[in-house]
Amino acid sequence: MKKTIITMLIALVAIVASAETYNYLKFTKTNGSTVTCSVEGIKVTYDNNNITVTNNEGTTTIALAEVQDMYFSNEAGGSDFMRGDVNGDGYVTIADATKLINYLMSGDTTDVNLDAANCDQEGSVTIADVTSLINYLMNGTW
Ligand SMILES: [Ca+2]
Ligand SMILES: [Ca+2]
Repeated sequence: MKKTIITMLIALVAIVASAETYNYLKFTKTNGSTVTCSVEGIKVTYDNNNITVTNNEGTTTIALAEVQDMYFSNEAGGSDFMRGDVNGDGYVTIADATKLINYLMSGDTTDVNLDAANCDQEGSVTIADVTSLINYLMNGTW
């Protein structure tokens, strides 16, 4: 049943994509990173709990369990940053909260990933993102 729904969903988004001529199919993974696939020559298949995207650039396979969101976009940005990993070391820790607060107070963008720093994924990078990041550190969910 789940497989049928997903197959239908993939068919549906393919129709929407061709109608709207988006440039990219993007996936948001549960770890907060983003996978961006060009729609040039794209073919999306689903098998063994994996979504496989084949396009002119090659093949990308993503485990369904890791997919939080799947959508079309015209923006290539947001490639492979981890939400909350402000300092870009691959982990979301209190050091990222410190880095974020330092950035907000000083405006110093050295080693600051502003995409990852927008923790609430709304608007720009503000004190609300610090709150969002600290809540994540305490609760383990965004
Ligand atoms: Ca980090
Ligand atoms: Ca924000």
